[in-house]
Amino acid sequence: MNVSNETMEAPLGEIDPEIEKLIGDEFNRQRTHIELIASENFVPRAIMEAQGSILTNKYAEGYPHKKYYGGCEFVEQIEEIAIERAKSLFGAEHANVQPHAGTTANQAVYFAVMNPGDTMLAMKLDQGGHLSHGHPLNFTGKIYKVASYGVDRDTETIDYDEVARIARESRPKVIVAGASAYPRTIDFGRFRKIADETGALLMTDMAHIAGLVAGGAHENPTPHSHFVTSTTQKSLRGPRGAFVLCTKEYAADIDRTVFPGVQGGPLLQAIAAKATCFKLAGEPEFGEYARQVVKNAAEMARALQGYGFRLVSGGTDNHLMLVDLRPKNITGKVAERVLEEAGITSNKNAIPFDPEKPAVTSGLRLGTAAVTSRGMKENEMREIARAIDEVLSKPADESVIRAVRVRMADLSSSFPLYKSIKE
Ligand code: DSN
Repeated sequence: MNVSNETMEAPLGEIDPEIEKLIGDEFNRQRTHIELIASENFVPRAIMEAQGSILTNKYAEGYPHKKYYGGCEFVEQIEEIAIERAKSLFGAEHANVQPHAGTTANQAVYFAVMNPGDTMLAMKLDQGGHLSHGHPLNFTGKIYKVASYGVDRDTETIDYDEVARIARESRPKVIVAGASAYPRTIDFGRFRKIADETGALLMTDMAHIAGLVAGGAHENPTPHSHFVTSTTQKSLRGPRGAFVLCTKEYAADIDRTVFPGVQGGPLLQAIAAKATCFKLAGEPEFGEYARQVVKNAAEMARALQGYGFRLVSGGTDNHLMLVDLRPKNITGKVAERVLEEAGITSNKNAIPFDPEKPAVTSGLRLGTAAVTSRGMKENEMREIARAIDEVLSKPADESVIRAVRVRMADLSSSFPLYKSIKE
């Protein structure tokens, strides 16, 4: 089928107004809501430009200078720049920037060093871990034996002696450090010691905290880990995508398991956007951003505690907090819904030892990476915490929800998002 010139040149609104309208609606939602989903962020316009570029037209299976397609001279340079920037940003010996997603990055590491039936040790999903850390319905839970560690019932923090005991007992090939819902710093040195003592390799999944690491607001796991995996879209404020860092020793294994192991052609538009993301994350301004993310989380945590909310582990050291809603007699499911109606976006989340089902939960996960990208600081965190308290104290009161929604839209409009982009 020939594609006419008109089709090739026409804007989205002419070709597909239905989709264009929905993108506009979503843009409006992002502009007017307070975004507290801990894994989300707003990327700089430059990153969207790279990701929405003509690079989407190119195939480049293989690695720079060993590509299986012609015409790769420019995209190879882009990939090399992304690799070098990732290595220098995190102090890694090797980087693979091709993984499409965090789960794929993790898969590449597992496939590089484990055989089916081998044992891995990772954090329980319902206590902070991620699906790709051994959930029974994930490929990890189907292919590997999974041993897991959680948090201590009293402190709600990782009990490293307990991790060491489980590692001695289960003898895993890989120990996974890193979490999706853990509000405290992680002691990577301690994890490495446990791995060395039990003959395991350490993989750190730093997806949530990668931006804090890049900005110097969290210890860097790279010197302690055999492998580090991460997405780029969370606190690192880059495109949707992922990467793997490792020591030289494992470089060829990782490159082989990413391609052709678990992926075909890389997404060059995403790789270009990752390169720009790594460049920005290496600048001093990004360090200020990362420190403000942490300060904002601490302030929001303090304010919520002042309103009688209980925070898992008593607070936060990073960009996120887990709110135990039981003292307010409301479930995570209801809290997420009413806050959304009031213009605050968050997600329900299991708290450790949660009596509620995963689809209901007793907790709410809140993060400050996105609001900090909009320029909000401690004052705004206090204002948002007050709004959360008002809504969750009277979740059935439509007038409270309406009033908070107006306030949150006003607050959002004081911190405009993408002023240069028209709807
Ligand atoms: N689903 C992501 C999160 O929200 O934490 C992790 O991949």
